[in-house]
Amino acid sequence: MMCDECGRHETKILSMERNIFKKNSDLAEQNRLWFKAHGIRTINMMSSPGSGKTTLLEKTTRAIQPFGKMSILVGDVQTEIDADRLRNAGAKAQQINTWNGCHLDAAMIARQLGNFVTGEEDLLMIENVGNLVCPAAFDLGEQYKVALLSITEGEDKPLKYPALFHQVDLILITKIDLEPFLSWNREKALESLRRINHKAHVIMLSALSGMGMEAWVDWLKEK
Ligand SMILES: Nc1nc2c(ncn2[C@@H]2O[C@H](COP(=O)(O)OP(=O)(O)OP(=O)(O)O)[C@@H](O)[C@H]2O)c(=O)[nH]1
Ligand SMILES: [Mg+2]
Repeated sequence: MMCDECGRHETKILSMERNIFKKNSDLAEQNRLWFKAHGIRTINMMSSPGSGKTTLLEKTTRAIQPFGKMSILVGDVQTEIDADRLRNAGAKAQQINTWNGCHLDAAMIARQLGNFVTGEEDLLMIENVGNLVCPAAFDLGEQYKVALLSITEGEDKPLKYPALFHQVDLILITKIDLEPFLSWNREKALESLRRINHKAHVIMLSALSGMGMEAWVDWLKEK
């Protein structure tokens, strides 16, 4: 039986959580309106750490240049490493450090609107903090969500982290160049993905070899 004290404590935590999510979704809606008013397509890229988000964005920078103006917001707990990499690749990129935070939130994005994100962009890419749990719970006001799943992570990740994989519009299976060297099972991975999300488009690619990059850029151009 729960004591009155514990019950009150739990109710207070639940109500604080509800407030945090409500505040975030209100701000995300404002961000979405801002993007719409400025004609900017916005994509939230989510995955576990090291699945290849920044590498893909480095390659995307060059590929997308002839078709429109792109800016990138990149989230990490600490360091400017990813933003530096992206700037070296020719992108307009801004780092957001979350310190101990495990995800970006709508307020962090809102602070960039009218500042780093000028409103002249055609496309805003947001690289979320590498994490398969927290980013799934925080709407940023984006139009599309993309998940990356690298083949080095194993086929079971969509089953273990369904909330993230369930809500995305596109799933990129990355590092496909490593397929000959791993015991990764393509059919099993696709089956895991389909059980969690049968609607999302799936593209297999390698940012290193270039395989599948055309399909990814075509998807971006379509959006
Ligand atoms: N073989 C291979 N390696 C890749 C590919 N894409 C990325 N990598 C390597 O994977 C490692 C991590 O790549 P990042 O692009 O930094 O991954 P990330 O998702 O941005 O990582 P975090 O920002 O820390 O979450 C690097 O050593 C990359 O060179 C790929 O297509 N093939
Ligand atoms: Mg990165």
